[in-house]
Amino acid sequence: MRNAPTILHLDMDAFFASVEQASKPSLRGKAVVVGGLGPRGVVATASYEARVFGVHSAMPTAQARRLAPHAAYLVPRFSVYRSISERVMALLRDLSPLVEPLSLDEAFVDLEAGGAAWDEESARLTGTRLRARIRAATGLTASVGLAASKMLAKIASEQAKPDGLVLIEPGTERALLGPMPVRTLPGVGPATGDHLRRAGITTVEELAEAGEDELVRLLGKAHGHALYAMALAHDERPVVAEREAKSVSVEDTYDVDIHDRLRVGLEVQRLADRCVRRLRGAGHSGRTIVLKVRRYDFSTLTRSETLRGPTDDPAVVREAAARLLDSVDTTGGVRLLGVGVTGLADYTQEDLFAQAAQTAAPVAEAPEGAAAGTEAEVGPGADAAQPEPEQPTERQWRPGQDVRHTEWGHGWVQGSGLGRVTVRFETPSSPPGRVRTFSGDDPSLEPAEPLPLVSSGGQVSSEPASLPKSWSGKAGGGATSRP
Ligand code: DCP
Ligand code: MG
Repeated sequence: MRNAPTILHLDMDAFFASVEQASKPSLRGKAVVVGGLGPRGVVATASYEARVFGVHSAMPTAQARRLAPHAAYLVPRFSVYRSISERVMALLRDLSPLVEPLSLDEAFVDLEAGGAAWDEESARLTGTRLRARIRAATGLTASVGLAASKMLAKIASEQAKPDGLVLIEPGTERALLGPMPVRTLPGVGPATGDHLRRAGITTVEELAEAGEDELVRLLGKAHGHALYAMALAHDERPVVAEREAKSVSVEDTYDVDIHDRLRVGLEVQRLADRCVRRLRGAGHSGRTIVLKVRRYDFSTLTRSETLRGPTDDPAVVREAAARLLDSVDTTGGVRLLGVGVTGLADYTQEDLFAQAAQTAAPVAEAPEGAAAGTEAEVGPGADAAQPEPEQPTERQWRPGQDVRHTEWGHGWVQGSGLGRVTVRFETPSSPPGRVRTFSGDDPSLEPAEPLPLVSSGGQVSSEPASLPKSWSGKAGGGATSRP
């Protein structure tokens, strides 16, 4: 392990919600929840003001509404998040060729590789400047962790949240990790956490004390060994810029075509489990689940779904594969089935996905690359109860959506129902705007493209969306939208 804190972990604060607050001045300082808004919708994220009420990612939106009834509930606008993400990642690449994105709002950077930092002082300075640059370029706040390893850098950025920077001095890692819960370590999800708790191990210190043999006995060779190293703060994982397009997949060809849909489903589940065993065996997790089906006539289809972050949870892979199978017609019979995972990482977010799986709706990012489907199908905004209108004339107004009125200009849908739509007219650079109500089919109102958060000169258009750490918490009196 290097002896300078030159691995940087960056994570944007309440990313989707902060973007919405920056776009919609009336929501700044208010409780904002972004996610699926139908009966089965799941929270993608909540502003820090909404978190005070216990709202968090992957929680069913219905539950969030009970906890924070006055919050603004908005659908995600992925295209905006993606373009901001690209700007942030570009700023990271200015620092080093070794940038490893983990999701839209999160990445590791090896500062030493780029010559941007070599010791504590230069690392801290680089981190501070980076935060300022991100703020200037996007109007948003980001938290930065600096440490001598990926694991500690990520723990540091978590501690820095929101809107802060934490540097872990080399040599202090073990003392810092010791009292932390085992769940702090990467790869320890609820299942492993429970397992360890039953063995009387709840803190990282207790993990280290248990010893490698005991952990291998409890968790198996690969996991036990890896966890013991993490408990000692040993983490040699390098920052990897572009992952080789690696994948893990398994497939079976059948002597006799399978016709029974139930049997096809069971085979897919079995393949998913086998695939995950291989994935875990290789010490990986992956973001994109791929299903391959060769039909009786040799026509071969692949379908894929990209999750928001990497997983190695068999239940998540099984569910994704089953969803993909739903979209394939197998009536003539099937001669080959395969399940694969691509977009490999050595890092998981299994907790998120375990929770998401329990609440039925997938927490998945919009598909990338070869992924099938559209945002509406897989994003947190997916909502079985709000199908696209059958008739193009029946326009649907979704809370948070951008609109333009011929007379009042740019605004966003605050709510709709009973043939009416309420719109708040404001832009990222305007003061909080007024609300007006229209008939849902008013011809002067049209869906519009999102506006940029920062004017092209790179000037922040107004106050930052995020809050000071000391924010005490009261209900946002802003927009409330119900389905
Ligand atoms: N996200 C999602 N579904 C989840 C978790 C997150 O769609 N189950 C989306 C919304 C988040 C973004 O990914 O804004 C980034 O995730 P983070 O875990 O970094 O959460 P936030 O950035 O929202 O908050 P924090 O300040 O804790 O990083
Ligand atoms: Mg974040």
